[in-house]
Amino acid sequence: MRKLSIGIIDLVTKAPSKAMWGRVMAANFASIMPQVIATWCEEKGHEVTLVTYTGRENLLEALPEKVDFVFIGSFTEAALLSYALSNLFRERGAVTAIGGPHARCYPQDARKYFDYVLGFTDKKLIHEIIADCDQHRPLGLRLSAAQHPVRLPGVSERWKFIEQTLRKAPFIKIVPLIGSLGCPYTCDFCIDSSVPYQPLDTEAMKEDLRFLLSKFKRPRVAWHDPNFGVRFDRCMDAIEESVPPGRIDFIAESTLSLLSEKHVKRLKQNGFKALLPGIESWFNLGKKSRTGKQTGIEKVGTVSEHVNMILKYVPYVQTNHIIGLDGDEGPEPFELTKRFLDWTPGAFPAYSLLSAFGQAAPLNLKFQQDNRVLPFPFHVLSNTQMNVKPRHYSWPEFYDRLIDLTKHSFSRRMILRRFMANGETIPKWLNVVRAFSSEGSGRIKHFTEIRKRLVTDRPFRRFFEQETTEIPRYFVDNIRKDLGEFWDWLPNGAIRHDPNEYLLSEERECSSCTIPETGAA
Ligand code: B12
Ligand code: SF4
Repeated sequence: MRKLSIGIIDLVTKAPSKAMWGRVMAANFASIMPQVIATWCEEKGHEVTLVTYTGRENLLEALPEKVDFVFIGSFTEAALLSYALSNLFRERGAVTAIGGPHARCYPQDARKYFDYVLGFTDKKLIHEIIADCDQHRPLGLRLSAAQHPVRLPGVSERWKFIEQTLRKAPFIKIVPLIGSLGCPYTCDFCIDSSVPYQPLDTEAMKEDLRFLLSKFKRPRVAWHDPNFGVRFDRCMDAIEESVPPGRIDFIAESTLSLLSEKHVKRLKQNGFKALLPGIESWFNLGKKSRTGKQTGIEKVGTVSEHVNMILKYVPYVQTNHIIGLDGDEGPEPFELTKRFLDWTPGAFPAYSLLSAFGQAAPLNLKFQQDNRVLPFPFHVLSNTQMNVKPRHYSWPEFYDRLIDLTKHSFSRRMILRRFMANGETIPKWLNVVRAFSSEGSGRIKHFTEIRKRLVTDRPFRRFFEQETTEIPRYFVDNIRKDLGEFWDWLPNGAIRHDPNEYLLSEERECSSCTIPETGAA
């Protein structure tokens, strides 16, 4: 096989940026898969350059001038940047492939701009496509392995790529690890609701942890498992067998149902410093939060007690809430969240507005059938832009309640209470910084601007009301400003997408029953 020059770009951010938060933290949000793919490509003797794009790098200088194949890992919010980059590198003669959340959620759209669009990705698939390394245009090949890989290269194999990424994190350095893929739960809004739970080998986990101890005095590890600790004892045993107590600080996303007091005590003993449980809703998903059939204020009480218990052992707790689910109606869901914060001042609330990311979740099909998904440009689709028309709120009412809740959450009083409730220095100050940054003050400003435009900007409101699909000037101007030099590389029409593509592709598949998920679609 010809030796290829392969570039791999991990888009940790969606546009060039000089922001201080990004400078300090962005590299810590790097994904594991780009490092994995880099390792698999090197195994085949290719020359690999991996760039974790934090918004500051000059991508043209960072990759070799003559690059044969470019992989881009992208979230949907970075999709437009990825499309521009693909265009740019194709122009220079490269073949391009996209993988990661955007490719899994919007494969039909991504095919227009990439030669390969990858879903589940394993070593065999990567080796096949770099052997093929051919242009597939105008529509790229949509390929997927049958399932997630059963084994990933360990930290020692990925070390070269981890190390170069961590060099970009000046103070706090966090190494991403993963102990399982998929999830046994079935929350219908989630990308993993239909992906079978698949634990990875604990021997490999132990090796990774031991390796890190040989590299850092006190490593910090973020578990990227969608739901950490499903096989709780197995994970804890592995940590206890490889890490002397307190030598590694861990961060993990886990469900409340796994966080009993007994488990939390063990997590504390094993160095878990931050937990991010999902609460999601006061009216649904009781199984996930161990609140059974409880709803409303009753659930708030139970969850608050539970989170306060966790805070006795673990200094940093971020509670994840979804705003705008169909079960929510009137002022109650918002008021209940405020009550929860009052009763649980030590927790940092992270709000995600309900976003139906293409074909991520079964629930999205229902939203598309009901024609409730709006074609917001990908660039604004993260957790701060709801792209589903709320079932029980008008847009102005929704934003009024959202602004009120956000103001309450990041009011000086609440920031002070949170500060006083946290025992340790880093969590105390991290909460203050987050409250004054884009997550707190930044969001209040953004939501207030949207609310204002809903009454002052007629074309903007018509878009929200689905009277037009014309992207409002406000978004176009902001995206152009954000993308800077990359705007000129954005392919024609890339700013628009069909929000019902998932439904259409399901219907097509049903009528012909011949379009395979694996192979050329
Ligand atoms: C861990 C995690 C994080 C971590 C780590 C992020 C990271 N850079 O990887 C943190 C907390 C930092 C994070 C932040 C955010 N996240 Co997040 N996160 C997750 C989570 C829980 C697990 C993802 C994971 O690592 N899985 C394990 C890997 C191995 O599996 P996988 O992602 O499915 O990858 C497979 C394929 O996609 C492919 N693949 C993956 N990457 C690549 C790359 C290439 C080049 C190729 C070829 C293939 C490939 O191979 C894998 C094996 O089959 C998912 C939810 C979930 N349940 O999956 C959300 C999720 C990915 N996050 C999401 C979002 C929206 C965000 C934020 C934008 C939220 C925000 N505004 O803060 C930020 C963006 C951060 C950024 N740009 O880096 C969405 C993405 C939706 C979308 N289409 O964009 C998800 C799906 C949750 C959701 N809302 O449904 N997240
Ligand atoms: S528990 Fe978390 S990862 Fe699992 S399906 Fe529900 S939201 Fe997704």
